[in-house]
Amino acid sequence: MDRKLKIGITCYPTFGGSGVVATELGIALAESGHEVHFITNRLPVRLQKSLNADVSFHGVNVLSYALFPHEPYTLALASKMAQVVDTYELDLLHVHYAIPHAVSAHLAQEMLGGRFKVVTTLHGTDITLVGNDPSLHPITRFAINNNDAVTAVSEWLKQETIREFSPTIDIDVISNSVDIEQFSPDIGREWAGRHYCEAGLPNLIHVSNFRPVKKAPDAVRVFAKVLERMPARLLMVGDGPDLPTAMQAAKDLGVNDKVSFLGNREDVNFLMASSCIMLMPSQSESFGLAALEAMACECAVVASRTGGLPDLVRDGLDGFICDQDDLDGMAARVIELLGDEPLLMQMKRNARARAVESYRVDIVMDQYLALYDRVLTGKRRTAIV
Ligand code: GMT
Repeated sequence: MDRKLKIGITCYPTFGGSGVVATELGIALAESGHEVHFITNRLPVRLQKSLNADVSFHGVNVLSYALFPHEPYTLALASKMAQVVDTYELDLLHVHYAIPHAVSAHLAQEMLGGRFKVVTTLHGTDITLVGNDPSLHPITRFAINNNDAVTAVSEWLKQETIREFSPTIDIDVISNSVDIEQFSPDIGREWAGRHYCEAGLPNLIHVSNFRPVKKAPDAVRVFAKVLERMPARLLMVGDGPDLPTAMQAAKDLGVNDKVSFLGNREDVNFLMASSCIMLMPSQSESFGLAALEAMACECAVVASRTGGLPDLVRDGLDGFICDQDDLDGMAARVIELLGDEPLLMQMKRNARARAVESYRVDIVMDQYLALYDRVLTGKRRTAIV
């Protein structure tokens, strides 16, 4: 792409993976000379230090009114999108997570007579849990079919989307990316918070938003089985509905003093860099961004065989993929790794190399730029049925 683009980005600005990916893509686009406008309900977590002339933030204000049972976020977002596109003459909106962003973007496009393009990136539960709910299925399918391009973060998610929605648009697969400088084994070396690493004790780590789909309490259960055989520590990073259950599990299993529940952390990269194995016992995971970030920090990954995880984590190379809910199997793999230093070191190195060679932000950004170019030159890809 040789001309400077003006791009609007909408995402959920929280600790979730889709917001992280959207933010890092936006920052990278601005660093390579494009103008980026974030249109979100609040400032994305990782954007706070990166606002400048090329990266701006437009907050969405939603009206509360006694008559409304729910705040009209979808409509307020569409209005704000139209306003920002019109004022700054944006070329396209790239929205992350279909509900309701793809719908709002389509509305804004209609409001402005189609004078900009819309790209939607599907991330996971927008297809597998939320978008396919009967109350939202028709509007999700409508939005997918009426955007100018739709991407999925893994081949698995593309196939799920086809199975669930039979879309008329061809879906591109563009994977998630990781900032390999921020997520690097070197970053932890000078870190003041190294007190989480007890001398001589290996750290295991679990990072998630503690929704039931992440099975965070199972990470504690796997860890308790590991402790029966060898000493270690577990860092539990994040917050969400399953946090109390995970804490209770640690207490019930008598491993409380070896587990640190750290809440949502902005220094998650430091925590990963001070760990050697990431536990991801998820029930469903379209991609597994936290696993990729851990790999970039030289962590081996022990994860369940679900969604896009087996494509990201090569079983036996970057870690181990175990059957879902096979907590004994996961524990056995962790014990194997902790008991075999050369194997663990090799897997840690493989994991970092894979992140660097295949998932760097610049590699993935170039794929999005090629897609933007295709969309802006008017080529829409129709699904072959
Ligand atoms: O779809 C979700 O559950 C939310 C989303 C998020 O914002 O964290 O997670 C999904 O998108 C991430 C970024 O693409 C992926 O790494 C996660 O695997 C995916 N979560 C699920 O599929 C459960």
